[in-house]
Amino acid sequence: CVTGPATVIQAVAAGRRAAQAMDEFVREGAVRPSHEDYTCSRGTLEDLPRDEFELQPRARRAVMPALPPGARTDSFVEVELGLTEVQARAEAARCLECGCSKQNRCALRDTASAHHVEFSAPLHVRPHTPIRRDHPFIVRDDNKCISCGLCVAACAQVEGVDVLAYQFANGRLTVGTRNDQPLGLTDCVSCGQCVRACPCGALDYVRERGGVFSAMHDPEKVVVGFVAPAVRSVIADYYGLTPDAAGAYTAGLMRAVGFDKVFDFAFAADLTILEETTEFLDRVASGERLPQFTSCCPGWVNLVERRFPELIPHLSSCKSPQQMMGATVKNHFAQRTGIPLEKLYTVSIVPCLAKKYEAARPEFAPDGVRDVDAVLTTTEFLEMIEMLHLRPEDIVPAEFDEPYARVTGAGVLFGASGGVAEAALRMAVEKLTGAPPVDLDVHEVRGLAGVKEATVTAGGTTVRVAVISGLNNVDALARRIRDGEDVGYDLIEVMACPGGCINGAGHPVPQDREVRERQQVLVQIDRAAPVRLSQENPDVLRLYEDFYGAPNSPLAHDLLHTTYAP
Ligand code: HC1
Ligand code: SF4
Repeated sequence: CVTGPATVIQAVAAGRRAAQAMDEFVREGAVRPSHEDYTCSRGTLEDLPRDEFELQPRARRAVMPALPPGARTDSFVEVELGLTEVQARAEAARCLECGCSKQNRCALRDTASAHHVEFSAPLHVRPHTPIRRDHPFIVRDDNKCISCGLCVAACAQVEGVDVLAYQFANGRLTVGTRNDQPLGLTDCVSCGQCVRACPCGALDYVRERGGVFSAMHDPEKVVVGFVAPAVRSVIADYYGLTPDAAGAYTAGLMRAVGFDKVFDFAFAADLTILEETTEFLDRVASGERLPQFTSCCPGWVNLVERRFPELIPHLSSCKSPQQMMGATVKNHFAQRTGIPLEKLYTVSIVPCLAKKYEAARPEFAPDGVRDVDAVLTTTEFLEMIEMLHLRPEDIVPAEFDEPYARVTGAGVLFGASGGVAEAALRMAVEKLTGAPPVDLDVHEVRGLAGVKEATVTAGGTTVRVAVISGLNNVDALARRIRDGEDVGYDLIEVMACPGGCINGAGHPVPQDREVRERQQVLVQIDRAAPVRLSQENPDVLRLYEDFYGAPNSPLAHDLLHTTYAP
């Protein structure tokens, strides 16, 4: 079965079941119908003392510098920004009183309002069950679960991982893991699509904003932020920008939030292409370990390790761009600037929840020093902007910093399904023929289809490429390769999220149309880019000259490649 973004939309449409669940709640007496808009048991926002609420923005700014250095928390308002309890309560009253991340974008609240329903005591009617923190960063709160099944559908039908299932416990239907193991011990690949599908915050993820704010307010720390290729497509949509303005505006936002240095890790995507295409052409020459799978999507790497360990030799040994960027900053940048490692704090801004998992892997923390100290989703980054009350007129578009300021169109394309393959083909053709392709666009691998393919012949060599997004679409192919069948491909790009990172679970939830627009933003940035070939990125070439030597050199292998654990 081939799934794509349409399946996600269909799954979301199945949220009508949430409305049915709401009707059941009404019958149970858990909620009572009202002809007014939804209110929580603490009353409406209007019931709160006005001056307490009005104080909040100023209070936020005032308390930030008082945060103790090194303070970390994943809780929302109180500890993170040092708000008083009264202010925190005022904040919580804006939503379902859950204090969850959905806040004013809560589908459950919208459904409740549409049905003229008012919770009388939403969190106290049913026996309280403890919040489950049995995964490194996914948190499950059954008390909020409305048994809509969207998470189960996302895990089974979009990702094919299928570790979630309905359970009947304590007299009510809820969601658990299929074998009742802790989520972190199942085959969960940490893609986060279940969290994205959840309409009411019963599934949520650990925020790392608190640690980032703390580092920013520690005068000893140099906080370096780097942003993933796909994020600019959401920023463009969110702020109504043209594609050509999205990069500079993103850099301006990062500076306004408080990063000391801002980099674009489309730069590291270019670096990945030099490493990965060199590795690929070596395999083509030797005929070994083909087809080569891309390894930049951590959800896909997790799936290989858990379900298809026999395919590990087929994975590229390249770290993902996120980890290449972190390793380059913690080694080359630290050396060049003389900043001691204990003072250098690196933060990535990404569309993806699995990137949190990836950054925390012990193999990416040599001598206990993480290459990437904290990972913010696009949503978390937007939340930080909101918390700081940064208005569009406060933002001054900016350049990304040296020495990694320049990125290519090929690197930006990474953010949509097919982008890694397209960038790699642009370099492979040049290496095989001595000249880059006349037409750089590889239209066959673009778009949101779950499975795409292209064949390119250059210098007497034919390269057959498959591009797959949505892990459910890779299952059959992976089984065939595992069983020794020649599937006819040399290079296979796999991205866990349907359509690629533009549709990652760490972005605000898009409509189908928005996913297409995000893809077009990246295509237009590539089309207008002064440099469209990763192998021509002048800053990447200088980095090799000054530091790494050459693609796949011993130092590059040490810092930019990895191994996988079956
Ligand atoms: Fe992606 Fe990648 S493209 S995996 O989708 O290779 O998350 O944007 O950051 O690392 O560059 C995500 C995006 C991202 C990596 C790059
Ligand atoms: Fe399934 Fe992905 Fe959720 Fe894990 S994170 S339970 S793999 S949907």
